Amino acid sequence: MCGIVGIVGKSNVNQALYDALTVLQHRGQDAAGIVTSHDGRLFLRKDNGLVRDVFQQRHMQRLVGHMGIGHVRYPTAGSSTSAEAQPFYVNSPYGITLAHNGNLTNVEQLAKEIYESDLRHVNTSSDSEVLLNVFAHELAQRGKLQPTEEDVFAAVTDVHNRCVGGYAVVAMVTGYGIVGFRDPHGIRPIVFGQRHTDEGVEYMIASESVSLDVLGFTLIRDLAPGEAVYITEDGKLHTRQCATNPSLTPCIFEHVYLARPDSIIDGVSVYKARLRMGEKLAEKILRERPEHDIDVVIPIPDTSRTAALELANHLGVKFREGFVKNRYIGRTFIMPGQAARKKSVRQKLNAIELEFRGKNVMLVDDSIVRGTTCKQIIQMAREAGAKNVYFCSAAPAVRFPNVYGIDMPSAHELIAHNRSTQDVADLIGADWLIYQDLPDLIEAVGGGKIKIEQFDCAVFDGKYVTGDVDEAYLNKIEQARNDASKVKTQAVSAIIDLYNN
Ligand code: PIN
Repeated sequence: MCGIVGIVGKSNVNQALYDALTVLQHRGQDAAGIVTSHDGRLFLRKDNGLVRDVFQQRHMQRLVGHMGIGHVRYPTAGSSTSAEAQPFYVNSPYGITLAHNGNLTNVEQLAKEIYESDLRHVNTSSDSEVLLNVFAHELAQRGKLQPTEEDVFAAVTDVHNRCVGGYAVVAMVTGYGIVGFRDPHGIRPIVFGQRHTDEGVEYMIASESVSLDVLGFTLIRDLAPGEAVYITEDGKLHTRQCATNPSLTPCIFEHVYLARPDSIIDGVSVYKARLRMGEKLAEKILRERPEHDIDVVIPIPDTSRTAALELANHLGVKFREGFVKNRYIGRTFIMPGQAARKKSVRQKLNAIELEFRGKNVMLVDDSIVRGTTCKQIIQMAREAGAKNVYFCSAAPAVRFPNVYGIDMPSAHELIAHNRSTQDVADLIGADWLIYQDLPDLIEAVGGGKIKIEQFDCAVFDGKYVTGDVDEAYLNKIEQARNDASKVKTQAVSAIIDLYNN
């Protein structure tokens, strides 16, 4: 998962892009980049690292111009070199830069076409560079010296016809404008909004509504699946449905853990969805063990707090902060390499003994993925003197890999893959393990004021909404994703080999 932003402003947008990226930092801490456009020239700064480390005063001063795009990267698979930091650039036509959140499932096929038919060169193993080249090729096909919004929308239509997967994109056509678009299933989130200044209206496109809020923009709406928004450099906004069969099946995991709780995705408050997850869990607990002996509900900070609070409320049990988190250590989920992940749990969380000693504690986390972190946390709870340690996951068992842009481990690294709830409870050392049921999660997210019936729930049920993900594809990503080959590359590098043979 990554974070993207694009702004067409009335004065320099460098600071606003920087601020928006810091708000989206939770979506990726691996690399950051900004490109701005001024008088037909592009100014780019990108590197590995957090936003605050990548951009120094001297970089910011160079990033002049009234429009620009930015990106924070979380490596989906493959390498994490700074050469693969985004935005990417192609010189023809017009000079196009692009930032992308998601993953293309037919990237091998596309990379082959780009090379063999479109006569274009892709220099990295990033699917985002492939996507950029497809878009650039399709825009060039219009053969115009000056592209109109019709040309831009036609190019997006062609991108939809060629690309499969989850993608939310911002692309800047130098000297003309910024286009944002979303895949025809609406898997990854993307919104746009506006703010009024003395000089006129400014527009922002971003992964999450929270970046609009923080910068004083008002949300206009989410992009619909398959839809594109094009804002010209002089501030005219156009939207168009560019897909033939769009259907909304957003990624449910955004609500479980990825998105900030103060974001609203497809009309659904992430915070409210998490509250409802807690309520549903309480109902399940009361169904399974009406006579439960839970003394205290303790969240594992931070994401699970919202669900745990409501769970405790509905059980009528005390909610207590039993773990204190060191805020200055990165998120466990983000760290590449198993060894680093293991090491950081102790550094990151510390138990307040008096909340554990002699009690039956119900720990709550947003999800169990590898199970390594929760195993250590359960151990910590025991060492702090808990009598019984129960564990609740606000999400169902994660049993399948994600192929639409979340850096999930491969199937065999998922603790629940091919295992029962009892197996997982034994492995993590919990006296009782409760997973959210999938229909309850769907109801928690899609059953609020805004109804959404279909989600991409592939990590829970193995059903991939794009219909092209088979055993062979999953085996290939398994290969690419195991920790050992993490530093190597993903599917595209196979294609680069193909060129060389
Ligand atoms: C943590 C979010 N969340 C915690 C990510 C760990 C699974 N893990 C997924 C739980 S935070 S594991 O609140 O955003 O910091 O037990 O499967 O290893």
